[in-house]
Amino acid sequence: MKKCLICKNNFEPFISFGMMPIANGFLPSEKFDEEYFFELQAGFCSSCKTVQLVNQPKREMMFHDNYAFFSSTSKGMANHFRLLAENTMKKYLAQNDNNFVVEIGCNDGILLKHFAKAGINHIGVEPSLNVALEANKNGVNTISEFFDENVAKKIIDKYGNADLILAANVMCHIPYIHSVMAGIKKLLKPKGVFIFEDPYLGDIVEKTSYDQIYDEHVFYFSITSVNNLLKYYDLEIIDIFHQKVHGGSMRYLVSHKGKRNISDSVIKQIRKEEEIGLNLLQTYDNLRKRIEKSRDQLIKILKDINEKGKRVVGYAATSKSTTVINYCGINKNLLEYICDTTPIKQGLFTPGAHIPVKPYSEFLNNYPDYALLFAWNHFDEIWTKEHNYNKIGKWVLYVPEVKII
Ligand code: DWN
Ligand code: SAH
Repeated sequence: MKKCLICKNNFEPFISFGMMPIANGFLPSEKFDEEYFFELQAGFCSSCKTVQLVNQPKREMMFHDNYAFFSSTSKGMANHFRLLAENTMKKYLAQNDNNFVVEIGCNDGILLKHFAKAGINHIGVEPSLNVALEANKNGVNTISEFFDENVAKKIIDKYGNADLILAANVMCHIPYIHSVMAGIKKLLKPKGVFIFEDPYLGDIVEKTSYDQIYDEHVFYFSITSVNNLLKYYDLEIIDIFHQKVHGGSMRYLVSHKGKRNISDSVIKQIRKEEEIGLNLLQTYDNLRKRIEKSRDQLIKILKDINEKGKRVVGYAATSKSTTVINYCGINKNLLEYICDTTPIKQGLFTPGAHIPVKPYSEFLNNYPDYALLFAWNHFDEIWTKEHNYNKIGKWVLYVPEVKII
């Protein structure tokens, strides 16, 4: 029995992935003995309909001055956030110099740099110092702290209230969500808009994308569960926009209650969530069965390739890959190495299974027979980039189903 982080009612896990390391905890061989593990389990709260982790490591173990994920490693995401900046500037900021924009979890400034370039007053709250410093290089002002109610108060005292609060792929990372929401409630101007997006539960269920489940992702939101959270703060969803990024995400536009019109699409999607069973425990029992099947199929394919004496390497050492590798039992015999474009991951080993992470050039200079695509969410970008490899090699995919193409 665990207490729901949103409504405090009891809930049970529907799946355990076993003992898991820190998803972005890439490490040198000297540190293998000290590696930290916790039991990765997800559960569904039948009261407020929120899917969430049961246990989560301390935040400082995940977000620190050597955080391995830099948002700008994907061109597709850079484009996605440029469009978001352009649209919101036009739609939600007044044509004067008094605007103030706050971003929670700005990482390397991939989104906020567009506001900075336009000369708009802004601040990014980013606890992982190394990525926050990268944001500074991109012209973005940052505070390197974990956003919560206290940080919100400090921002109000120093800069005033915000016209626009942004949060991409970060609300789902924060277990002390009530403190964060209390901060947002205070920080947002009466007519202000809070825009956030996160991987969407409907997509995770539909695509069996269980690799979205790892330490950093404590919540797997639906419109219904977000609505239940916002009710505590007299905030409401005024519009939603489904996004293709990160395997299917939902963008939520939120305002103080009664301040703006609510789009029909919100009501429609809430009904759709009921129809597809997102509010039923049975859905998650079924999801667990599909996850187990996916695991068995993936390991079988890798073993078959191995028996034929063919080479297979991993493509992109994503956070998500940590769940897949450790849950499926993928080891160095089955996967030669993983190539990745992020310099600070290269030369290290993957969390848990300790598979070497090598520079992208390793892949380019000696194509394998098969590449296991851990960054399946960037499929279009990678497929286009790898047109030469596509003529010779094959891809192993596991979302939405295990297959070779
Ligand atoms: O929620 C989160 C999302 C936004 O980003 C964070 N908790 C952590 C992170 O998740 P991820 O690591 O699964 O993100 P990506 O964007 O799926 O993967 C990024 C990794 O993939 C980087 O290490 C770079 C690598 N990559 C690559 O090697 N070649 C990415 C692309 C597009 C490539 O072509
Ligand atoms: N917004 C970026 C980064 C997402 S990764 C994008 O969409 O690509 C999640 C980020 O949230 C990390 O950079 C992490 O350091 C940050 N983070 C985690 N907890 C936070 C908190 N309480 N307040 C602000 N940022 C936080």
